[in-house]
Amino acid sequence: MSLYLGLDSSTQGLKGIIIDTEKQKIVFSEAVNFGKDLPEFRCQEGVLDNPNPLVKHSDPLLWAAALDLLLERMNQKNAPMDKVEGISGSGQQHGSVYLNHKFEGILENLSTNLKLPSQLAPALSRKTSPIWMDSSTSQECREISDAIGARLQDDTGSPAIERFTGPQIRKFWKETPKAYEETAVIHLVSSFMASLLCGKNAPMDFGDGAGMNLLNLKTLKWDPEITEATAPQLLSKLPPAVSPDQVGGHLHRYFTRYGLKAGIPVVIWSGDNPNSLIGCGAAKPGIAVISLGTSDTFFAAMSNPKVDPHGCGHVFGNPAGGFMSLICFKNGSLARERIKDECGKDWDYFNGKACKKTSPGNDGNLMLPYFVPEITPPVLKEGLRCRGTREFTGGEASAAVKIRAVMESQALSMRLHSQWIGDDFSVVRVTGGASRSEGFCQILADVFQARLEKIAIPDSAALGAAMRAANGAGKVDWDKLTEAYCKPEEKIKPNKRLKELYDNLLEDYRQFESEVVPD
Ligand code: XUL
Repeated sequence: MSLYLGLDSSTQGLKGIIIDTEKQKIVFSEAVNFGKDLPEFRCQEGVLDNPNPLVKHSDPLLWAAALDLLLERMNQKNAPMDKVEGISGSGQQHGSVYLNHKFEGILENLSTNLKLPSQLAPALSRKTSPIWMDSSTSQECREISDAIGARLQDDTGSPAIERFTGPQIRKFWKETPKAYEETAVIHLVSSFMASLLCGKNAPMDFGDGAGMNLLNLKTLKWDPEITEATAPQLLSKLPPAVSPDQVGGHLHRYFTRYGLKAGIPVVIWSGDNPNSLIGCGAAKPGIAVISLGTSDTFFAAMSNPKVDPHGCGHVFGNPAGGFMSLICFKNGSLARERIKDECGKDWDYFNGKACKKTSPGNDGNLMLPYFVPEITPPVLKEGLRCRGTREFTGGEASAAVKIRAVMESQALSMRLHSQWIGDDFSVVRVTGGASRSEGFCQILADVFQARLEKIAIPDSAALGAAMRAANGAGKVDWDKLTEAYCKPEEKIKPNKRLKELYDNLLEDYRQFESEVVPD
């Protein structure tokens, strides 16, 4: 039997999937929800309360507790833990964990009599972890940009971005220099989780490392000038950046308490979007993916790094080789849910009836639904802006019109902000919770004028991680894995007659957005 475990430590929970590469099946899956299952960490929706809406931190011990809980549940439910031959994982991107010199010793000597959080607590040099939702580092972004200039975007794939780890590290150093000095190693969520499994500091995937504003995509190494301009001696606090197909270590004996075999290979973890690229079967250029999760993301494999002239898009590494483009929209599901609630409707209405009661183009009614500070386009002051008919802008529009407006505007924003990639995607794969929305999927197909394909597994990041474990530890071929796990189960054709309507609406949307968010 060839069983591989993929874990996905996302913003709101931890998921696990075991695949059997001989039977070509998913044999087990389980999930832990941070808010529901571990309320003692006070991270409802994965985030600690903070009076400043720009600050978004989480508790790294919560992620460790979730690992204990998930593996315990899997074992109790008789998942074939003892047959697992390799593990890999996926972590929410950009989030960082700050550890002191005790970390490595604690990991090496993890005791099976205690759970992970109490053993790890003394190793934290910073109690909380800034995550990708944080937008509090505009000042640090300016400072890093001033020090490095245009080379920052050309070489790291992104201009200085608030949620990226480099500006976050700089803020930590400026605010608490002593705690920074006591920090021996700074991990991403991905390499932190991999370190727990390995019982030692695990290296970092350079593809996920590209989300830090610190890695030079031309050398695939930390850039010494940029790291030093970010914070003193930062280079010495970063784990090595390596290729994601490498085995980063072997499973620590601690995890035998959950039925796993000590010593099985742990393949380097990567970010959730790179893992999703694999799990959606889009590792080769030509297919774009729209992932509709807490944030919405648009991404695609690219052979050579190419940067977004508007500075909203990013370049990360593709775990199957080469690079990937990525654009992140923070007000994804969150905005859809807010509009649904404001309209007093349920998801059935939102996903189905609302579109049937309205028509494509929606009389030109458009919406910029920034309920939290937005990433693409960058908007620090939240707020809902509407444009269109008097009833709509005056807030008296029917629920169906508002619902179509949020979905059409989000789809147009994705089309507008993905134009820099330059590829004409005729196939778009859609994943994540909202991919179940019939109405939204048809709107996406029509706005992009592309065939939309849904893949069977909504947990594409966990699946991608399991596939990466099979490839890295078991040498199972990518094509074989993609063929077995990523077949689209449903195809939605675009309505070709709507091409002109959406081409025109895109221009209206571009105009509206540029009035609200000047360049
Ligand atoms: C990508 C990004 C988000 C996180 C959330 O740049 O910030 O998609 O990875 O999971």
